[in-house]
Amino acid sequence: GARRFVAGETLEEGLRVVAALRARGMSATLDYLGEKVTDLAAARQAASTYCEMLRALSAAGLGPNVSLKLSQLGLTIDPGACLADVRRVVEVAAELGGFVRLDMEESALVDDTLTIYRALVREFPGRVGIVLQAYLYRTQTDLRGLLPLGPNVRLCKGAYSEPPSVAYPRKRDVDASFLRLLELALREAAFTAVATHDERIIREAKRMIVEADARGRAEFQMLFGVKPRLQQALVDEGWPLRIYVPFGTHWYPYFVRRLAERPANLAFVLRGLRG
Ligand code: FMN
Repeated sequence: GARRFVAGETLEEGLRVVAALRARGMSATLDYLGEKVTDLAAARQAASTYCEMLRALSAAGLGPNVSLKLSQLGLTIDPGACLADVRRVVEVAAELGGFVRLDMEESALVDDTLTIYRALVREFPGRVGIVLQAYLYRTQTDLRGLLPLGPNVRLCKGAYSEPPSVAYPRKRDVDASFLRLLELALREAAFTAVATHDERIIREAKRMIVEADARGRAEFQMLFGVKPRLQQALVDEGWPLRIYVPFGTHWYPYFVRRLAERPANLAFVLRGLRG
């Protein structure tokens, strides 16, 4: 089952999937699978891999666009060193006219992730983006705080197991939060990526994008292998869609998160498995 959600183990396989998606009218963001590192050498290695991915995408005539987790670049060991490493990646992206998305992880890492985003977006405007999670109570405030920077925001529900003290436990509250955040982002953010496979939210989002006249500064994003028919249907309707494409050998935590971190995800993964 896991293979269904990853492009393969090597960069070459990742590039092949990105090229195939492009042929079907979809763009991509490439993710090198990995989670929290425990030494800075591993973090440095991950940063170098991301630089190599950007260069390879560019050389292949594919959009140099990657998504990364700051914990994989040492955020929990040394935030200063992490900033230096991710800065190196964003510098390469800027040089190539590409883009780096900072994925959002568990709630304990949100402050440090936002701090690093703020530093980078000032230095490399238009080359780096952030993720905001609708399940967190704090996100409305976080979004408002980012708006003066002209942020590029990927909005998602949130995939980690969080206590009710920090995140809405119920799906309907997460959904309502998502739509409130989306409305604000579409109106005020520089760019908004709507990252969900939830057909009700997608339907609302289409209406809101048209209403906000935001077609040129918004896109849908979905995970590789999840609801492929829905993906193709969106593209066939003319909506911009970017697929999050993970590759690498370290797929297990990614797969488990897709399956189990939120009970609500189980149904969507099972539907995805059925295709
Ligand atoms: N969840 C996170 O917690 N952090 C992320 O950075 C993140 N990136 C995502 C990127 C894409 C393109 C998509 C589609 C989802 C992402 N997610 C992320 C997962 C969502 O939070 C959520 O768990 C998943 O999409 C299932 O919910 P759905 O019903 O909205 O599709």
